Amino acid sequence: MPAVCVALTLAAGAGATGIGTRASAQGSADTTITIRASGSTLEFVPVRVSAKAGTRLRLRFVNDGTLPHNVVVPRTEDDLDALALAAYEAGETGYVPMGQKDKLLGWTALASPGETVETTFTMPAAGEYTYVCLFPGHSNSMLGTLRSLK
Ligand SMILES: [Cu+2]
Repeated sequence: MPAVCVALTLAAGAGATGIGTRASAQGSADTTITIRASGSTLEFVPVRVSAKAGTRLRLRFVNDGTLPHNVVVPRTEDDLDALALAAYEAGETGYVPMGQKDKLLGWTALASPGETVETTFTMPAAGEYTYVCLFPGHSNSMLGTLRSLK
């Protein structure tokens, strides 16, 4: 059953809104930004990125670390705690709570050590957004700021 759920998730992620795909998949984007994790640290590097509002951003995550991670971009930071809680029950979908995907700008598949994953989405209205790893226990420290520029 888990394998079926993952397949459905990837298929659903190929739609126009939030794309959660392996790096081999193509999605049109104006900008690609690469973030990484390394060692066993619960940190994204860099911790601040920016792109212009209204443009298509491909957010690529290279997992150079020793732990699995994902990258999830909530539409609003207000939902972060609820999403992090729901992620504990979302192992079958790479710790992305698909029941709340309407609250997400984008999300990646779960990246095992050595893997690269990405998500492509349209940058929202100018302001500051958060990208977070929702692997259980990571969301308190594994955060970054996505700035949407006018
Ligand atoms: Cu993580």
